[in-house]
Amino acid sequence: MLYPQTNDARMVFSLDGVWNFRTVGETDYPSEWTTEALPEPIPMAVPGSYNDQNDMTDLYDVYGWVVYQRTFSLPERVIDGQRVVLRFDAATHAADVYLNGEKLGSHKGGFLPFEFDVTDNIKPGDNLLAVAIDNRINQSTLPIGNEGNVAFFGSDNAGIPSVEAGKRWAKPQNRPNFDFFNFAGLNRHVELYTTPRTYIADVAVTTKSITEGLNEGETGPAVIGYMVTLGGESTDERGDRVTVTIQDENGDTVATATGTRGEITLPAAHLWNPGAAYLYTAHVALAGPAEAKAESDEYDQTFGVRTVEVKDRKFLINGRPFYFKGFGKHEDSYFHGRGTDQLLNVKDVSLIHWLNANSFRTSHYPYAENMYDLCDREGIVIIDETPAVGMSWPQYTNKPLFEHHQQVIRDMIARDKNHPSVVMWSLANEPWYDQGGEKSENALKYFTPLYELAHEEDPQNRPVTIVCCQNDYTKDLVTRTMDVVCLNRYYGWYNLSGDLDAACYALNYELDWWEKIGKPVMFTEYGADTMEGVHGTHGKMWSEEYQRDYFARIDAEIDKRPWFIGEQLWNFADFVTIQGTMRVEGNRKGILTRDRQPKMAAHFLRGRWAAIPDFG
Ligand code: BDP
Repeated sequence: MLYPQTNDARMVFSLDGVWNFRTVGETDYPSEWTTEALPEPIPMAVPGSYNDQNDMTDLYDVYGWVVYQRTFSLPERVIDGQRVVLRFDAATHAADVYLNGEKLGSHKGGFLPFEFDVTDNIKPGDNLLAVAIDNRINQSTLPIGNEGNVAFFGSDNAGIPSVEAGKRWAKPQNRPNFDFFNFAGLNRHVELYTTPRTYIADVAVTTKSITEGLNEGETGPAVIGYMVTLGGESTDERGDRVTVTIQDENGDTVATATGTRGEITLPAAHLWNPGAAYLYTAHVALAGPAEAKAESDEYDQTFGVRTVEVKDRKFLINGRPFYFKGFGKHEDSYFHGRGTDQLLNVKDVSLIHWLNANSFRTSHYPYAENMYDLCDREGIVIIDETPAVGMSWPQYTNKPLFEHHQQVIRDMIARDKNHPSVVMWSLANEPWYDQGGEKSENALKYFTPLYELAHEEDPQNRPVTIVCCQNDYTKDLVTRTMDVVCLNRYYGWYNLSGDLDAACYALNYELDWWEKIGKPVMFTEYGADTMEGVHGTHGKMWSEEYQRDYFARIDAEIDKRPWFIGEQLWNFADFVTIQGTMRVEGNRKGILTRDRQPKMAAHFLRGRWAAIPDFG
């Protein structure tokens, strides 16, 4: 699915702004709320999570449906004869969409785009758009939540006597199997866009071969492949009317081709490298039958010339061994919740540069597309993760969940395949699968086909991984089958808490085991909660000194292992979680505070990462 674009053939109309909003709850939303103007609505900004936007009610507590509404009109002379599409960059977690009282469809999954052809639904004058959104998570959604109501009093609270059945008190609530707050709503952009009736539906660009060993600024011959998919009527007859023009960063044409697929040689290609991005544009044009302008389409797809490969226990980008320096992140900020915020993206990218980091993981869901565009341009490397977080053994035999997981992998790769910044796919975060016996085997049966699917779906055939929990690695059958072993480890925090000698010993004990497995290994999480402003001469847990010492000590151990290909710590910044005894206003493992101020460890890492080159 191509990101909407305004050009000579297409037009995008943003539906961002202040919408009308009402909460519903667990029951079905009233049908008239989708056909008529919402009664007594409250204002709600889009994009943005709804949870932190209104102080009259506790929108952090919403369980179930909410309804968003707005009206819009489109100039008939602009859309006349065109195909009109309504696109949601995401709606978290499930959505029913209505236009002028008619249901257009539903979508499940909160972090990937979906769209509807509304050519025949738009009318002159005001159109009423209503979107009902459900924030509930359960054993068949990604991410995973725990089914059912929470008994707050009476049955499962330690230290309180068991209460007879009729006197228990319960309140329905989401019980996520993960710690980040379940921010929901229209978190990302909503837009209408036009295309001609026969249109460019998809473009895929791959790098077939490059000249290896180029120094910065040098160029060499490269071969790229491309594939254009057309949509609409008589697409078969139109294939030979496709032209592809490759433009360099100056806008100069460096190669051309015709037809829907082929290979193109770039005689003097600049490579896309971490820290030294170079972006080309494939200008794809589809001529109309009689060169009629209104029936011609065009689309500009940016891409980078670069290869990725795992070989000899190394992660090779353009044939050179890359070392990941960075973190897991979250889409999380004050007021916006998980809402798309371009300013914050720009700020975060600048902090990534300031930290001398080169990469991050989109923990624990695919991020909004504009972040990937920024990283393409800024030379930052991404591990792109599905929203499969919180999984455990009962899910490995859940067929509907497996099918949804397949769909999410397909949609994520379809969306992100052309981004040079994306170098690896992560199938899931911390599925729990080290119970041994049938449970571990079921996990292997579940994830092996997903691993294969990710490879098949990706035209660039990037490496595929899964991010594994602190576990009994001897019984974990899945992690070792991936292209890269990604470890989340909390030696010195959740276990061996506060004792860095013990933490280093235990880590080495484990790394001796991975040494024999023969795969490249990296950290995708390790860290320590830290309250800014807490200090001590001998850095105890929660102090800024402890976090700094934790990284200094653990990092010194991984530096001894040549097959350790990267360190992505937890987390880039503090973020909001559900309430709990372990959290003080959220998860504090950020090396930056939630408002993006550096803790002491950030200064340490900035120095460390300056001394480690991107390529070893
Ligand atoms: C890991 C999870 C991550 C949590 C982290 C923590 O992958 O989402 O935030 O632990 O507890 O298990 O800090």
